[in-house]
Amino acid sequence: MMEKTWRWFGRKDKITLDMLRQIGVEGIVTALHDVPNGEIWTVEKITELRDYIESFGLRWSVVESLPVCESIKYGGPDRDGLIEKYKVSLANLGKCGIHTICYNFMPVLDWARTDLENPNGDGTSSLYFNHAEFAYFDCQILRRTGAEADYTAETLAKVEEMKKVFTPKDEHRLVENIIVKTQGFVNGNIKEDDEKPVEIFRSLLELYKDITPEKLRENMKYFLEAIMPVCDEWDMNMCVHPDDPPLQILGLPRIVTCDKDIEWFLNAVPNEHNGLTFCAGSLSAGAHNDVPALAEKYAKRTHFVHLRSTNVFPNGDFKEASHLGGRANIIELVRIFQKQKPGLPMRVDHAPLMLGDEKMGYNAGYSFHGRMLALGQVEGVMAVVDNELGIK
Ligand code: DNO
Repeated sequence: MMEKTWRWFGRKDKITLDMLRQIGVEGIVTALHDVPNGEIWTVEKITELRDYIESFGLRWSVVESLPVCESIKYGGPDRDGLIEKYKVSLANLGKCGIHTICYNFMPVLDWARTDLENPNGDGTSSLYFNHAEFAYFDCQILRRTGAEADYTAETLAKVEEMKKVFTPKDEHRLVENIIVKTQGFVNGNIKEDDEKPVEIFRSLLELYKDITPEKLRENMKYFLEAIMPVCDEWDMNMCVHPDDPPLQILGLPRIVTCDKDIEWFLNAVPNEHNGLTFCAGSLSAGAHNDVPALAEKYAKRTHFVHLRSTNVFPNGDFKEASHLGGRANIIELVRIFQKQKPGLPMRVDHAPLMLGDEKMGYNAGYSFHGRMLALGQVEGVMAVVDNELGIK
């Protein structure tokens, strides 16, 4: 089977390792969340967390994420120093026996949703991306220069309607959802207690005003080439997470969104340690992506898999789907990965809030009951696929 892993946010996570071993989790996906971005992950700190995980009979399978600082992305004056530190952290992880590293190269915003509790009609709720609300945030709250040019007349008409009814509370909710609640816990740029998130966000966008997609690609290549010798020495599998959603947003360059993008960064640094986190959910949120076709094409360079799915609507909205539904086609994906690269670590992702999850204050997308149900569903799929393939 693929390795059943679970994203765990460290000792502060309300979902404990004891709970996880009881539901069949094998590997843990986590990070040193208390180390500020850009600082070295020491052998002591890594060993301490690894040993704690192992004391539950589990293993630390994947790092998600070893964050790449903004300055490495936009090519700031301190980037070489930061890359050196990144290399030390990588070598330290390798020395401690942890070899798979998920990271992203998304400028400013790690992932974006407008609604964290969109009702499903059966008492559960899921994450939702409302394109018009996102446009409202961009044009009315952020007031980004030239933002209107990025939206259709139809979307802008919806923004006009919203302007008539939106209260400060609605605006606050959008800010919270788009740049606060979805960011802090993934070591993003904005933390829950930041007082002026919109202003911080504006100054971050400013850093990218001259960064074209070509420039960002150049910077990604520079970063990857610099770290490959350490990856070769310690057998470190770097796997970039696709942009979520895989679309151009807020005037930022986004370079991991589609087949051509993936092909570009894999070929730019043709080393098997330069690989992909196949996030089926993120890729599925772009109507341009045929997710099973991408899996077929890139399985060999995939080191880690996020299994989730979305439904995309004609107006550009999308919503997280059941792990057995939506446009990602998880059944087919498991078949492809098991045939081409058996035993890859996979985790379920972004499951609904259900059966009291909503009262627990979990990180957005990371419910307990919802993810447990999803893991059960995916485990069933994996068992059937292994049976089909004659894997014992
Ligand atoms: C959100 C996650 C992302 C992901 C990072 C990887 O739920 O998929 O935050 O962990 O982008 O660097």
